Amino acid sequence: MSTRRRADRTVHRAGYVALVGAPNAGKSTLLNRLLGQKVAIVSPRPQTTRNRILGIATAPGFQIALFDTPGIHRPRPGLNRAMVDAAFAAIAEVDAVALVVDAARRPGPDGDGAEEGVDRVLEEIRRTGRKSALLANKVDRVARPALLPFIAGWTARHPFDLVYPLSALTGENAEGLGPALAGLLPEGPPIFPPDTLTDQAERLLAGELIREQVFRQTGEEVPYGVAVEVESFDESRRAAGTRPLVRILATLHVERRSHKAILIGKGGQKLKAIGTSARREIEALLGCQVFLGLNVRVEEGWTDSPGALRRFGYV
Ligand SMILES: Nc1nc2c(ncn2[C@@H]2O[C@H](COP(=O)(O)OP(=O)(O)OP(=O)(O)O)[C@@H](O)[C@H]2O)c(=O)[nH]1
Ligand SMILES: [Mg+2]
Repeated sequence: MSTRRRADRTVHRAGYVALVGAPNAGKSTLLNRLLGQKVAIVSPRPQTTRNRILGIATAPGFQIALFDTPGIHRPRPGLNRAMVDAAFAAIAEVDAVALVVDAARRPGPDGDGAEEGVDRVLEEIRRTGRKSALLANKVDRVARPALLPFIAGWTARHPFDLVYPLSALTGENAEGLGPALAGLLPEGPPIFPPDTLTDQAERLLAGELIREQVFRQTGEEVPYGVAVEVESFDESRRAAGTRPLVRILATLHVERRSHKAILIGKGGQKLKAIGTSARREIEALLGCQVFLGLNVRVEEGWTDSPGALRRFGYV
């Protein structure tokens, strides 16, 4: 037997997969789980993710370039429209679409139009002929007997090429997901160098980690009207001998005057707490000490302003 024939048997697969689904289904948690590192921010609130985020999972035998996308909901003009457009645009660019669903959520009207959004995703999968996967997430919150009928309900709606239950949060059944998704991809060599993790620059990721804390630490509609702009990212002391330091200055743009007061809080307490938590996260990302300076600016109605949306990188 020639070595050539033996080599032919080891197939390498590579391609693009889009993680799409309703807001809060766990898409970003799933991306971080697949990569084993945090590249996408996560919060208990819907509509946390605003941009398409690329994360690359590389393992022996496969490389999967994953797009995390904003949750699909009823698009309104402005920021929301840009978010939903970003999710659908990702579908057009991938080999396979992974629909992430919350297995702990009973089907039914949801008020934010996510249900219709998912119908549109399924139509788009059929129209484009993309491979498809149903990722039934949050199984840690589901009683076993309820899982089968839940999955049967979905497979009756669409003949998915792969059906995979897991918990992105606890990691239950998560190890097999990479190889299973890779099975939907074409044979081919890796697309990116094997040590590539994401297309996001550290500077952008730092801004996202600040925004994550705004989502986690402010209520009502405040986080939905906040955009974070990293004004400076000074690495000149990063390679310094004993105490390397990165200095970051960022502006939190709020949509309304009243939101500014809420974000700053009594005696500046709220902004301080956001800054402290975000700094810890950024230090973990950069692996060195970080000085983080935050300030708040009112940018009246920015979520409806095409110029501001462009400036903040949402269109
Ligand atoms: N119990 C449980 N919670 C989960 C699981 N996966 C995600 N979550 C939680 O669900 C919430 C939403 O998670 P995200 O990853 O931000 O969801 P998303 O789909 O990216 O949400 P958007 O970006 O808003 O569309 C967070 O509180 C997560 O901790 C899971 O497997 N089990
Ligand atoms: Mg998300």
